[in-house]
Amino acid sequence: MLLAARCLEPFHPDPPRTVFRARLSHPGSAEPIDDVLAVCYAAPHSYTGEDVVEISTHGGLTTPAAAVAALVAAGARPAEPGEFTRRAVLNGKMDLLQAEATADLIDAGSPAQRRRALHQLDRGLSERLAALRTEILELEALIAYDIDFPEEDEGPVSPERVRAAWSAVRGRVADLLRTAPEGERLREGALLVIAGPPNAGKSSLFNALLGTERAIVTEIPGTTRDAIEAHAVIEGFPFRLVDTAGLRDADERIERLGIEVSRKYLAAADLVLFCEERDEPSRDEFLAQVQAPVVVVRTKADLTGTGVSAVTGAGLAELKRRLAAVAFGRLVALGDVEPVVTRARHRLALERALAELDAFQAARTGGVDSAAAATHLRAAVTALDALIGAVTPDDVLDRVFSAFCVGK
Ligand SMILES: Nc1nc2c(ncn2[C@@H]2O[C@H](COP(=O)(O)OP(=O)(O)OP(=O)(O)O)[C@@H](O)[C@H]2O)c(=O)[nH]1
Ligand SMILES: [Mg+2]
Repeated sequence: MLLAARCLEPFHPDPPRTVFRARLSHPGSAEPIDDVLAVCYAAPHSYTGEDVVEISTHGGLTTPAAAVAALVAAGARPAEPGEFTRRAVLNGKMDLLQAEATADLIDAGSPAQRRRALHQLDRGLSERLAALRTEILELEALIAYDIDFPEEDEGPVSPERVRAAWSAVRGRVADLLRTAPEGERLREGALLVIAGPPNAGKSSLFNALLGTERAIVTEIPGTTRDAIEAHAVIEGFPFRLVDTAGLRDADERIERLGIEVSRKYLAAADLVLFCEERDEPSRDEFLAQVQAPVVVVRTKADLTGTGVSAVTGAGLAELKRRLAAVAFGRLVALGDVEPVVTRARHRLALERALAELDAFQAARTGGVDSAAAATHLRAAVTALDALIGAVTPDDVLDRVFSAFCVGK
């Protein structure tokens, strides 16, 4: 506030959250720089929870830069990437999952990702994790009697009841964990590899799915030599489309290299679109080598009458729906209401919680005393706390915020 007051004339900290117009000048030379709009927020009612002054300058290149230079001359410093959001987390204005959602919302390249990020920003995932945490604490309370009276044959809480409570919370953690593959795909884009024999129409379909003539198409088999990757939004979901060199035993060195690249992409694919003009004898052999789900499509439908045509667009809409269903089917089924795990960080924490829950049950059935078994429940709670960001070491914060842009 004090710094801003050195540069703004007039300066109105009161009433807070009210826009005022001011002249921004250099504090040293008094040179006028811009007519700006400014708002003062008093702690804790601001994005970061601290006193904040927000200044809107005119756009362009030199004016904002000169405004920043004037504020730096007054004693300010430029923010680090994600510093505002990091402060918001440290001041308890939002949890770590909401901070991640803020970055996801800014980065969102598809409607599905934006909706998902907004849901997480609204604490969708945070609330689910808080509920799971409470369930585990209740489970801990159930066995507390055993800990206090270990000599009693059977406490007031039957082993069946403990088992049922354990099984319920374990199931819910596992359900959430199962959303991880598609949730992470939502942030990175599903890797869709287009494969098939030479000249099948792969590049044509790649272009049709992209909506631009990105890959070269010719009637000569072996046109595509190297894999081409491009981002596409299909049915509102993000994809990374890869067009590959037709798979065959090539004599020519360059083409052989291209086919090698294709195989590497195939190994990493989330799903494969196998294109064939007619019944392809090598198809089954190909399918047997691929781990990812495969969608088989007949190309050149305008000539044969069935399948998809890159020329007329016939069958394309249905193909898109199929691709979205295969890559993101679980998310489509869950809708936008159920929380989803969207980062490796989330997945690893939930895996840890699940492993501790299983270790708890193994200890119970293995005759380990209740106090020792309960330590696994503690560890499961700690894993969830780290995920929400209740107890977050600095290096985790560093990693989360390093991906932010400056100014958020
Ligand atoms: N009529 C018709 N021709 C098509 C269609 N799709 C592709 N073609 C033609 O088929 C030939 C091969 O198409 P590409 O898209 O280059 O096939 P490709 O599978 O990428 O071929 P390679 O890169 O050589 O492996 C070209 O002459 C295209 O014009 C289609 O839907 N209808
Ligand atoms: Mg091609």
